[in-house]
Amino acid sequence: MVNRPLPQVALESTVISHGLPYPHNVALAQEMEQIIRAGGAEPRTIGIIQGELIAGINADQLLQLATGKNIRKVSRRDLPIVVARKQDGATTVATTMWIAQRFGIEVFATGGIGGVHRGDGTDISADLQELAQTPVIVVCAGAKAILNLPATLEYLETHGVTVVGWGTDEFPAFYSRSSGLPVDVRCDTGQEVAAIWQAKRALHLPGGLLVTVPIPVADEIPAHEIEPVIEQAVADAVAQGLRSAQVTPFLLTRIAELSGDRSLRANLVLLKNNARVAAAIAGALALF
Ligand code: PSU
Ligand code: MN
Repeated sequence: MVNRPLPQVALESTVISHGLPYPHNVALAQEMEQIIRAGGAEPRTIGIIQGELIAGINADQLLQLATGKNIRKVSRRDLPIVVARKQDGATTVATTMWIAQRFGIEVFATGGIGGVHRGDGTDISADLQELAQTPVIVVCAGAKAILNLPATLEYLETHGVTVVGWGTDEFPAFYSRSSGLPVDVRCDTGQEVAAIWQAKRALHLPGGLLVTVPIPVADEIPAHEIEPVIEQAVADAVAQGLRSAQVTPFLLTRIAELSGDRSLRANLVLLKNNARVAAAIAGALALF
C-alpha cells in the first residue's frame, strides 16, 4: 500500500491578530486546526515570525501572533519589508494564498475575503488580485457587507475568478446567508469542487477558486439587523479619515463593539464551518 501524504489546509493569521479579540482568537485557531484534523487533513496555519515565512506555526508562535503588540498586517506589498526587517507579521488572505502556494498547499480556509470597499471604490483589497493570480482554493463565507458586494463580484468576474456557492446559488454575505447576488456555479460536494479545480488546472488557467459557504442557519444575522451596524461603522471610518490597510481592521473591531457577542459568535461559527468544508474539499482533491 502506498502511503499518501495527508491532504493539507492552510489557515490565515490576520484573523487571529487583527480580526478577533484575545482569547477567542487563540481558541478559534486551535479549534480550526482540530476540525481539519478530524476531517482527515493536516492544518497549516500561516504566519511570519522574525521575517521567516511559516506554514504551520507552533503554540508559542500562535500566542505571539494573538497577543503581540506590533504585529504587522501583511499584505503582498508588505512581504519584502517584514522579511528584510525580520519582523513578525499576520498574513491576510492575499499573503496566505501566496505562501500556501509556495509550500504546495492548494486549499485554504478563512472567514471573509477583502474586496471593493463601499464609498471609496479605489480601495480594493489585494485579496482579489491574488485570487486572479495564485492557484489556491479559498473557502470563505463570502464577504462582509462592509464591502460593496456587487462591485467585488464584478471585479472577480473581470479578473477571471470562478465563484462557487457551497450548497447555494447565492453569494453569501458573511453574517447573512444570502446577498441576492448569484454565484457562477453551485457545488454540493468536495468532489464537484475538485473536478472544477482539476479542469481549471488542466486548461492552464491561472489563479485561484473562491468557494463561498453560507453561515449555518442558527447563527445567521439577517441583513436588516446587521446593516445599520455596518453603516455606522463605515461612517465612523470615514469620519476618522482612515485609509489603506487600517480600514478593514477598524471596521471589524467597530462592528464587534456595536453588535456585541452575537456577531463574534457568528464569526467563530462560520470560521469553524469553513474549516470543515475545506478539509472535505482537500480530501476530495487528494483522491482525484
Ligand atoms: N474580513 C473579515 N475578517 C478578516 C479579514 C477580512 O471578515 O479578518 C481580514 C483578512 O485577512 C483579509 C483582510 O484578507 O482582512 C483584508 O484586508 P484589506 O481589506 O486591507 O485587504
Ligand atoms: Mn484596502
